[in-house]
Amino acid sequence: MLKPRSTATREQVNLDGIWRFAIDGAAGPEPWNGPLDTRLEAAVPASYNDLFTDPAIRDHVGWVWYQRTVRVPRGWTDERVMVRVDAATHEGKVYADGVLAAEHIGGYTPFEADITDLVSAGDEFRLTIGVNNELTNVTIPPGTVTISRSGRREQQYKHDFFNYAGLARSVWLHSVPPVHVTDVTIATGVEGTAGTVAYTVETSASAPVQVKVLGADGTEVAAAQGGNGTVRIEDVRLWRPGGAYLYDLVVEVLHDGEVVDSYTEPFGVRTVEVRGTQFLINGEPFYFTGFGKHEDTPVRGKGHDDAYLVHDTQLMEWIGANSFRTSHYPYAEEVLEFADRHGIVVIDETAAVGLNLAVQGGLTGRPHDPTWSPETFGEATQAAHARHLQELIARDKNHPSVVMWCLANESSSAEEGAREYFEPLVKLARELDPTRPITHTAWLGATGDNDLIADLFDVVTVNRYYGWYIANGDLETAEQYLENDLRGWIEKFGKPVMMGEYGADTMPGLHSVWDVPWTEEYQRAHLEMHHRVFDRFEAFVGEHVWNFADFATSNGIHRVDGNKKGVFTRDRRPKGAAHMLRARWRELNGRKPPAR
Ligand code: GCB
Repeated sequence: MLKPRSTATREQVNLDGIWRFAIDGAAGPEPWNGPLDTRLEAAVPASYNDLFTDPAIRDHVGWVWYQRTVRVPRGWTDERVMVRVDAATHEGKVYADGVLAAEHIGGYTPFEADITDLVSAGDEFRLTIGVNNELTNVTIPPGTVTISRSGRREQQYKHDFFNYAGLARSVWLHSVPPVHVTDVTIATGVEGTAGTVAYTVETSASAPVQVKVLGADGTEVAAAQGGNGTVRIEDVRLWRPGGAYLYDLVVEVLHDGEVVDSYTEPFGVRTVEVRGTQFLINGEPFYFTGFGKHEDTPVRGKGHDDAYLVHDTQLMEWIGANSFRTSHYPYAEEVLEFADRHGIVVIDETAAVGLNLAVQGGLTGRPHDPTWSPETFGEATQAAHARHLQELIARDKNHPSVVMWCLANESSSAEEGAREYFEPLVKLARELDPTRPITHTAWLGATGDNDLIADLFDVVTVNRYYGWYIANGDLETAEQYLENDLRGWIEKFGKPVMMGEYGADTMPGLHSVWDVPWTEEYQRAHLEMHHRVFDRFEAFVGEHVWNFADFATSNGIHRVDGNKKGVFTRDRRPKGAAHMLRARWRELNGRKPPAR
């Protein structure tokens, strides 16, 4: 889905700000049918949970309602009028003056409502957006709604981050001409000193199309006629990790020789390839250094925040991180655009986290329900997962920063049924995007010996917590476990292997001269132990520490006001380990250390 942009033929109005707000039940039976009867107002973009002091709002399970009045610009008489919701977590409904105009399931991908027939240029209308945060076994991510002893509806889920909800990203009113570009797909290649740009344009009705490629200074460097084709850029400037260069593809739709729609899609020319046990960007081996992140900040929850985006990127540059994974859901498009402009490499992950009932069994030793079954995660879950994957790739396919798709985090990949579940999804991902490698992160219970799906993917990504959940406080034993474990994957699959997660919860300010878990020294020693092991393997292609910053989770006896595995605190101050990582990663500078 194209991002709304203002161009010579398109306009947009940003609807962020303060909206009237109510949780379901507090604003009448049909809150969309009139002015919302409420004293509350909520900020957009922001998760609503931490905005208010009332626990009934923070822990609400079900629908909430946002409302504001919007004026359609008077010049839009002949345009199609669209509302674009960048994210409604996890389900959204858009009403224009009481009429349902669009609905969408999936909390981390955008959707649009065409409200042309419901509004008039120059006039105001009432825009109501309902958002539901419920997770079930047929949503991605999954969850279960239960009734507590006191009769309260409660949301259970298997993922380790707070189920923030609401309008966490921008909402737009935008116009498109009657005949317009509906999609653009760009795939780049390199031939000697030239870049090749294969493009496909889709339009709302059949119409002639022309394209031109502009360099960063606006100079035209290539052009072509037709809705698809390949253009060459001589003396191309490549997009490189740490050295971004972006071109613009300007797409124009014509009618009687006149441009009736114009849309600009930035792109970078670069190649990505897995060859043997190497991960190559522009034909050069790339070594990932960085983090699994979260969209998580105080007060805003998962609300997108440009200030944090800039600051987090600064901190990543400071520490020498060249990449991150969008654990555990697609991030705001602004984040990817920023990464495109700043040469940061991204592993783009779906929201499929928690497809694993073996975790609980593994930790408690008790028998668990099968993960892959019609009653737990079956065909309907798989269909939701496929829809979500489709939406993710449709949204993010043209970002040069995105070098790999991660289809799921820590699903139960060693359990019967995993292969049947993932094979069609892998096939779909490859059809939708033949240009990028794919991966899946393996949880602690899946090893080179018992994993049933790793061969379907291009890169083996493993998440490991030796020295934390296993051999806690005993780094010597942890080191042996880790080395054996990694060797198992490397020898079995002959693919590049990277660490998707490794880390230790750490309370800033807690210190010890011994290996005491939760101290700043232990975090550092724990990460250093991992680095010793990583550097022993030729096939090892990267290290993503868990996590960039401390983040909010649901309550639990193993969480102290959230997950504390951050290398930075939630307010982005470095813990001691940050300085060690900075020394290592700056020295590595995207290259693998020689095997020791
Ligand atoms: C994991 C998960 C991540 C958790 C992390 C932890 O394996 O992928 O979401 O937050 O472990 O800290 O337990």
